[in-house]
Amino acid sequence: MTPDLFGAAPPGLTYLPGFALAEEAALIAAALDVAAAAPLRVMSTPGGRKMSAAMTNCGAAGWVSDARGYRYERHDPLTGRLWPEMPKLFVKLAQAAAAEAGFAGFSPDVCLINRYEPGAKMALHQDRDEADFSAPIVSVSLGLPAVFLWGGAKRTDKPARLTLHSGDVVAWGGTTRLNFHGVAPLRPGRHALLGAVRLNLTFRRAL
Ligand code: MD3
Ligand code: FE
Repeated sequence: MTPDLFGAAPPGLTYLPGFALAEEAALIAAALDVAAAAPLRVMSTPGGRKMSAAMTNCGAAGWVSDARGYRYERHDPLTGRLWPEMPKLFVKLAQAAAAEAGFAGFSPDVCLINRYEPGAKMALHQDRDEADFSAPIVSVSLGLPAVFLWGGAKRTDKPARLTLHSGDVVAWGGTTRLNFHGVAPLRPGRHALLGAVRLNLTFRRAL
């Protein structure tokens, strides 16, 4: 068994424990505002399987998945409207975290919001639908803790495990931008603000 890592991050990943904790409530409120305008929905893979996390987006485009494939779209297919604007607080936080991780000048154009309930997971995958792999990705965890799986360049590379708590931020880019990664099934629990839910925000340069 691989032990969880507390305070130590696997190579190629910058782990900023509690970086967003002071803004936790405001970030949750802003994410729920986004979800009020662009509802969280469970997408299907191109192969026709339902994902287990629900998702939505804000920013200049949104990540969508359906029978036609994975891609970024400027309009929300569910509402037909543009995705909600990225909250200013999101932009500030993502830029501050990226700078802390050595990626000064990062300016995300998309934020993907994932909602996990107990049992939901995300299988090992690469994020390769973005136009610009030179930009990093910044991830903010809110609500229930989750075990993040951090693999390597190949699907078969054994993933390290890192428990992410509410307010934790991770950032990576450069040589590890295309690493495989995933999320182990969420364990039951209650978070003071979100209840039995984990939200994850990932900031990308997609267009
Ligand atoms: C490492 N989300 O939305 S965020 C995703 O917790 C996604 O919801 C997970 O994977 C979540 O695509 C993990 C952390 C993450 C995101 C993208 C990465 C780690 C990454 C891309 C490359 C390497
Ligand atoms: Fe991903």
